[in-house]
Amino acid sequence: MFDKILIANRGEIALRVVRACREMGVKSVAVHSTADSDAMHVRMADEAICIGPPSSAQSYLSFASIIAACEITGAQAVHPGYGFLSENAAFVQALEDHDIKFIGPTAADIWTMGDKITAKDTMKALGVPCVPGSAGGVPTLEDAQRIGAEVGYPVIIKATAGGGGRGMKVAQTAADMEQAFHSARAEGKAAFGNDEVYIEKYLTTPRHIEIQVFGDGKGNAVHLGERDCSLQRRHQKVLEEAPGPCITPELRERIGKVCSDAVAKINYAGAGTIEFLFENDEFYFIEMNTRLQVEHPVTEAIFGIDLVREQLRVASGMPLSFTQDELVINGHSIEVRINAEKLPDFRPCPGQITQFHAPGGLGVRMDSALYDGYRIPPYYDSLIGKLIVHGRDRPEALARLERALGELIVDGVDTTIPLFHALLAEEAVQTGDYNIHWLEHWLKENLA
Ligand code: MV4
Repeated sequence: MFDKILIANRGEIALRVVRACREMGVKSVAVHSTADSDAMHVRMADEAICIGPPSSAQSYLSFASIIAACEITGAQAVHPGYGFLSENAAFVQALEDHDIKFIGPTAADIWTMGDKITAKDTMKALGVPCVPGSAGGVPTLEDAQRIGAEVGYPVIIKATAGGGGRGMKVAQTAADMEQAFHSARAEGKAAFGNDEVYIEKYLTTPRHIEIQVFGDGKGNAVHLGERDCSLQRRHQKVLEEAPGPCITPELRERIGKVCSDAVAKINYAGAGTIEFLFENDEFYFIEMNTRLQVEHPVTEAIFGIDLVREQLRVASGMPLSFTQDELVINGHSIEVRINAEKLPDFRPCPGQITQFHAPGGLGVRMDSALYDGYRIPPYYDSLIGKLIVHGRDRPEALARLERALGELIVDGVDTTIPLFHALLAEEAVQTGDYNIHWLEHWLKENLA
């Protein structure tokens, strides 16, 4: 195991990694921008080092600053958290060039999954079910029109460098294709410097189901079931739960085995998430995320395992601490994302926290880097905490979530807490009967 690692992130996830390190006897180094000198992750880590000015580009995204911080502190490995450099293949390569271990998959695997056409080709070849569509890239409008006719409208045109909803256009009919094709290409070019696109059948009312996988980098892998993340606004998840309300044990075992077999075959190392659209009891692969995700705690809750601990074990060459057979689901877990945002338009709301009180009690976990008097800087993501509850079943988890939200106090800034009280009163949330469009429709009717 490592003696000391550096955490190339901030906020609740940096704190989350510090906690795992402390329990494992691994020393932790926090890095921070000048805007984050008073941040909780800086206080909680064993050491802290300033890596630059507030702008992420010059601090949390700076290869040179982070590598220098490793050299100065003697950190042997880097945990990237999520966001920032967590899926940057060039960063992983740069660390390797400096003999620093990246706590995550190889640069090659990150690159493969970062290019969505390559990711889909790879997954398809590994036996993972994909959305019907083009075989690889679609270079011309004529190709797009031919594929549209073959696949049948509606179709969706996606930038290969996209993901998370950027560079996507729906063509409802053949008449929409020209406009949709050119605008998807233009968006891909503008946002990512890559205008290559591919085409898929557009699924109209799917759920977003993602499978958590874990590989040891030596050909062994497990799956840890699914999370349902269908409640999203503008491609930002709002509430996540595990297990999925409409996933049976048979469906879980079938898709889970497909996923663990796939990542085992590529000697995948560390945590990964394979994203699917789920419609009419069928799974359709869309993307793979090669990082630990924001919503990983719901999986931790139902399996009773520490995913960050496993990341450190695998990165240091140790085996996973459990086998597939030992992974048994216990109960139900729900996470809500607490953002410093003002409703109804979700405008970021940085500022000083005048009072913070985290809820507690049985089955309640609050992952947050807030404290009384903390000033939320305006430079970064508006996520300020995650409230995760665990119950013996879904109704118990829902009741516990309502109870815990009632105890949570975040004063001084506007937050998304009132949204969750309102959502929990909804029949569709109580029954789990929602799809990827439900929340946007609800917001239009209830918040506008
Ligand atoms: C789709 C789709 C329907 N059909 N692909 C959005 C983000 C990116 N990860 C993939 N996305 C979608 N891909 C096909 N073939 C609908 C979406 C989509 C979506 C997916 C998951 C969660 C929320 C979403 C909201 C709008 C659209």
